[in-house]
Amino acid sequence: MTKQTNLQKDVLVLNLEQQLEEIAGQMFGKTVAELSDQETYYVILVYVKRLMEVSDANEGEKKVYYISAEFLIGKLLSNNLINLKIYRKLDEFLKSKGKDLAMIEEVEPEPSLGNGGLGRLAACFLDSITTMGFLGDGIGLNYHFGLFKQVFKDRLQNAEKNDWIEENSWLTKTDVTFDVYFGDQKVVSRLYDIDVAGYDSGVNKLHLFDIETVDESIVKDGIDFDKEDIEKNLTLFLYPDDSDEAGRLLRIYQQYFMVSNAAQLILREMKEKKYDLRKMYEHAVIQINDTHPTMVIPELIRILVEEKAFTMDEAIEVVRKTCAYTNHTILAEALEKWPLAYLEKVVPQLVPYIKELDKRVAKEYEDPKVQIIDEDDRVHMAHIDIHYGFSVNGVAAIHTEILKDSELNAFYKIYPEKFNNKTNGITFRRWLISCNRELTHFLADTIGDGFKKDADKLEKLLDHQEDQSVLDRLEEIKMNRKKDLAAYVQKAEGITLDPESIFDIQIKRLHEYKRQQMNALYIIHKYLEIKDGKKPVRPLTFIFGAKAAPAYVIAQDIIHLILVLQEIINNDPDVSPYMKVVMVENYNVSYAEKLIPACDISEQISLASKEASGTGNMKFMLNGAVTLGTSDGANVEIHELVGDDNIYIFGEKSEAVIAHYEKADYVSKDYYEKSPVIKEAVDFIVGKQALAVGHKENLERLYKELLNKDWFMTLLDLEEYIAVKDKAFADYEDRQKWKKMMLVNIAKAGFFSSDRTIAEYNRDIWKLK
Ligand code: RUG
Repeated sequence: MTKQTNLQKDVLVLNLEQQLEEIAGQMFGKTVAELSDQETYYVILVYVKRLMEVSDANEGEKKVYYISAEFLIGKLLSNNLINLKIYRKLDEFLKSKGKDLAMIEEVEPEPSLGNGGLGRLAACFLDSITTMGFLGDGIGLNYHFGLFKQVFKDRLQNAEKNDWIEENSWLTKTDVTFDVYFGDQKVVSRLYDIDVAGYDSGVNKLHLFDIETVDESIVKDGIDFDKEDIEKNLTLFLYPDDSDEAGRLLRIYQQYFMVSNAAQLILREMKEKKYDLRKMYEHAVIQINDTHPTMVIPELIRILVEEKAFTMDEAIEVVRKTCAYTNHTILAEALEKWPLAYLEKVVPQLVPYIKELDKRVAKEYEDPKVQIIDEDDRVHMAHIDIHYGFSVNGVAAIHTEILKDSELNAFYKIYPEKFNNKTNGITFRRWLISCNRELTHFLADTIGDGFKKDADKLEKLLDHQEDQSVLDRLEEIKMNRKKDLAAYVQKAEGITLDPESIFDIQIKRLHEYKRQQMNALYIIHKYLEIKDGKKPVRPLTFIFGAKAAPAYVIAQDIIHLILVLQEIINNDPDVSPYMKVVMVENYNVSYAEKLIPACDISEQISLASKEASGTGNMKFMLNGAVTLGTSDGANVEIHELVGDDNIYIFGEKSEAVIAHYEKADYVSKDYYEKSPVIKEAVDFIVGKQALAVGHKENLERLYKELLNKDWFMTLLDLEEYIAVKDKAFADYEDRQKWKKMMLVNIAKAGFFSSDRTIAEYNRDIWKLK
C-alpha cells in the first residue's frame, strides 16, 4: 500500500508539467501560459492537494492530538512546495511559461486562524511533528472571519471581518460530522481538513471543525453581530469580544464545540483501530495548548463514564494519563476563570463532572490557591489541567522557573514531577528557507545544506567569522531584503523607506507588557533631540506591526500614539530625513515574512517575567538581526547562546520586577519627576503638537495611565533603554563588528528550531515511537 501510494506521488511529480496543463484545461479551458496569476494559483493548489492526498500518511501506534484555539498557519503554497521538494521544478516550469512564482504566492489569501505567537507556535509544531515522522494531528476551529482585519482610519484601529475562505482553498470538506450538545440544544458539526506536509517526509492533518448553520450575513458593521445566535455565529470569529456576558458565553460555546468534536474524533479513531480504551494513553496523547481546550478533560471523563461504562475513578485515571498542558503566560487576566453559572448555562452536562473534580481536590488539599472552583464560584481552567493532566510545561527556561517558583508554586509543591520546560522553537522551513531564499542559498553554498534537516549545523558558520567575503555577503543580503521591504511598504503604506537607514522593528500583539509604548517614548525622545540639532549619524527607521484586541482600550491608545508620531515625524522636514516611523496596517504572517529578513535591530523589550517566551525573537536572530531586549522569555536563552557581545540587554531582571509587584513599591510618577528626559517624552503625548494631530481623549487616557498606574512599568526601564538603544545605533557604524554580530546570531539560532522543541516534547511527554 505504502509503496503504491509513493509511486503515485512520484508519477505526479514526474508529470508536473502535464498535470498542471491538464488541470488548467479542466478548470479554465486555457493552457498554463494563458492563465492569470490568480488562475495559476488555483491550478497549482489543486495539483499540490492531489500530491498530498497520495503522499504517505505518517504512521505509528501512538498519536499526538494538538488541540488549540489558534493555528496561525500563514499562506501555505510556498511551504508546501518546499516541503514536498518541488519548489524548484515548479518555479522553472512556470518561468518557461512566462510566470513568476513569487507573484503567484502573493495572490494566496492568508488563512485567518490565529492571533499571535501561541497560534504560530501551533503551526510550527505541526510542521515539525510531521517532518520528524511522528503521527500527530492538530484540532481546532474553522473560523470564517478569523481574527479581525485591521484598518487604520483617522489614526485609529478599526476592526473589519477577515474574509479569507475562497471556493478553492487548502480546506477539504470531509464527510465527518458529529452531534454536539449544549445542554438540550443540539448542533451538528462538519470537519474540514488541511493536509500538513512534512519536509521530505509524510503527511498529517489539521482538523478544523465548523458548523453548517453558520451565517456570514449576520455580521453587519465592522465585526458586530448577534452574539446570542449560536447556530449562526459559532465559528465566525476567533476570540470574539468578551467585554460583555454574551461574548464570554460565546467563547465557552466555541471552546466546548472544539473539545466535544476533538473527544469524539479521538474516540472514533481509537475504535477504528480497535484500541482498548482502558489503555487509551498508550495510543493517544492530548496536548492542551493554553487553557482554551481544557474542557476536553471533563468531557472525556463524562463520555467514558456515561457511554463506555467506566467508573469515575477509572475514567479520571485514563484521562489523566492522556492529557498534558502547556502554559503560555503568567498574566492573571490571560488565565481563564469561567463563572460556574456560565458553564451551567452552556454545558450543564459537564458541571457535575467539574464539581466532582473539584470535590476530589478539596478533599485532598486545603490550600485555596489550588482549588478548581474558588469562593466566588469561578472555575480555574488551568487548575483542572494541572490536577488532571500528567504534564505541565512552560515555554522557555525562565518562564518555567517562574511557574515553579512563584505563579504555580503551590502546584509545583504537590506535583514536582509534572513540571517541565520546553523552550519554544520555530520552523526553519518557513522562517529561513521560504522567507529568505537568498540567505538560504548562500548558507548552503558556504556550509553545505545539512542545516536544512539538522539546524545545529548552522554553527559551522562560526568558522567563517574572519572570512571577509562571507561577512560582506551577509551585509549585502540584508540590504537586498531591506530594499525588498522598502518597495513593499511603499506600495502597501505609501511611505518611502531608506534602505541605508537602520531598520529597528517591533512586531507582535499589542500589549502593555510588551511595551510598544516604551519604544514610542524613545521615538519621541529622538525626535526632540533631532529638533534640538542633535542628528543621528545615520537615518533611523522605526517599524511597528501590531493588532490590539478590540476591547483593550489602552492598547488602542498606544496604536493611536504611534500613528500620531508617524504623522508628525514623517511630515516634519527638519526631522524626516533623519528618522521615519511606520506602523504597518494589518500585520500578519505574510507581512512578518517580509519584515523579519529586513531587520537590523529586533525589539524584544517586554517587562522582565511577563513574556513567556516570544518566538519573533528567534525568527529575527535566524535572519541576522541583533536583539535589543530585556532578560525575559527566550531572550535569556538567546543571550546565553550568543554571549554579551552579540546582543543588547537592558532593564530590571525578573526577580526585581516580581519584588516590585510583591511590595507594591513601583510608583511611575517618581520616575517621571526624577528624570527630565522621561518627563519631556511623556509630556509630549499631551503636548500641543500631538493634540493637533491626534485625539485628546485617547492621548490623555494614555498619559494618565502612564503617570498614575503603568502596571507594566514602562518608566522603570526607559532611561536604560534609551542609553542601550543609542549604543546599538552607534555600534552599527562599526560595520565589521556588526557583520560579525549578524553572523554569530545566525550561527547560534539552530537551538531554536521547532524540530528540537518537538524532539523534547516527544522525549519527555508524548513518547511516540
Ligand atoms: O505571549 C506568549 C509568548 O510569549 C509565547 O512565545 C507564545 C507561544 O508560547 O504564546 C504567547 N501567548 C500567551 N499567547 N497567548 C497567550 C496567553 O493566552
